[in-house]
Amino acid sequence: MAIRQVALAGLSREQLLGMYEEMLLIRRFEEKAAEEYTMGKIGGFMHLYIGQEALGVGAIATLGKEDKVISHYREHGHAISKGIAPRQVMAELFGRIDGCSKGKGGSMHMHDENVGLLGGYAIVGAQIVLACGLAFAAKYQNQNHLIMTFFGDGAVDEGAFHEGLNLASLWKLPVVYICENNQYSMGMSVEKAWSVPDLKDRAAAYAMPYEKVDGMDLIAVYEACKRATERARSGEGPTLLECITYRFRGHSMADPASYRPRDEVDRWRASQDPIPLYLEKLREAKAIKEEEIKAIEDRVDRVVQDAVEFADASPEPPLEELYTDVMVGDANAISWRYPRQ
Ligand SMILES: Cc1ncc(C[n+]2csc(CCOP(=O)(O)OP(=O)(O)O)c2C)c(N)n1
Repeated sequence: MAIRQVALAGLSREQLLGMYEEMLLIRRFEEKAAEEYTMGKIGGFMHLYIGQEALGVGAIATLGKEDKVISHYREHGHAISKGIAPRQVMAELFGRIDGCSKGKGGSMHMHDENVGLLGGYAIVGAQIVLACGLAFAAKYQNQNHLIMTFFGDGAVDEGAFHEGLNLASLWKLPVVYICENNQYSMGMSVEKAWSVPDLKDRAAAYAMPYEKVDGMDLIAVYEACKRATERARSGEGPTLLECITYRFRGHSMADPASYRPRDEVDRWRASQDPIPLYLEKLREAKAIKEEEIKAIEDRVDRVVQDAVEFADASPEPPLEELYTDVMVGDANAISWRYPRQ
């Protein structure tokens, strides 16, 4: 097959293939994490991003290193896309000291300010107002970065959403708001939860530009995010993007997802999986060779295997770590309740 130097969305072939590799890496990484969870290597809650990969990858590809991402608890994909090494993400899931949050955050609290991933947040919608504060600081201090924040359809009904959008719009803050509308918040469908079925009406209430995007289409996500980041960079303020997507697994590892009709899940998996859809696009554009696909798969498998081996070999955090990175006025004040051993 003759390979064309196509430029989908103005991206080079190298960038296009890089995004394919990143989506596949996130998919395989999480499939492996699910296995390790089932074997008891990972504790606590774990929410998988499987099905939503085009979103994190397409959106974060529009950011520079200096830009910040702040996310929800379904953030393994965002962490990898923003540049945290898969080894460190896996070690964090394993609760080990070499994890990006020293093993103390786990699945829901990935963090590395060196790459600009300012956390996953378990409180639904909390990151929306934090993004607003970060964007205010960026503007006030004349820093040249923007903030991108991800949240689910469930977060739209939180007070934080309204407070955040109001201030960001009023002060024209450099934020990109990305609603990952996977159509369910835990077991609650958007139809049952949203009194206003169209999210654009809520954006209009805060005079905010809005776009609805096919969240399973990597290129569509990339292009919409490009427009939104350009607006933010040029001082025109925030944008709300609603990306329609679907999570292929339950809400968390503990959820059998019996509230969703089987045929609905099957339909999305069979016809809307963002990874084969994107690969098809690359093939149609003659942008990828068959041997490149195989090489990417092999590379991804090696990275995931390495991540597990690295996490397995990393020690658990020592007991003293319980007292570091914790916001307490006086560590001694709590030590009577939790005596050091
Ligand atoms: C303020 C708050 N209320 C309730 C919860 C419990 N809770 C955890 S996840 C979740 C559903 C959120 O759904 P959505 O925002 O659509 O994200 P998704 O899980 O679908 O990606 C709820 C209600 C919480 N963590 N925080």
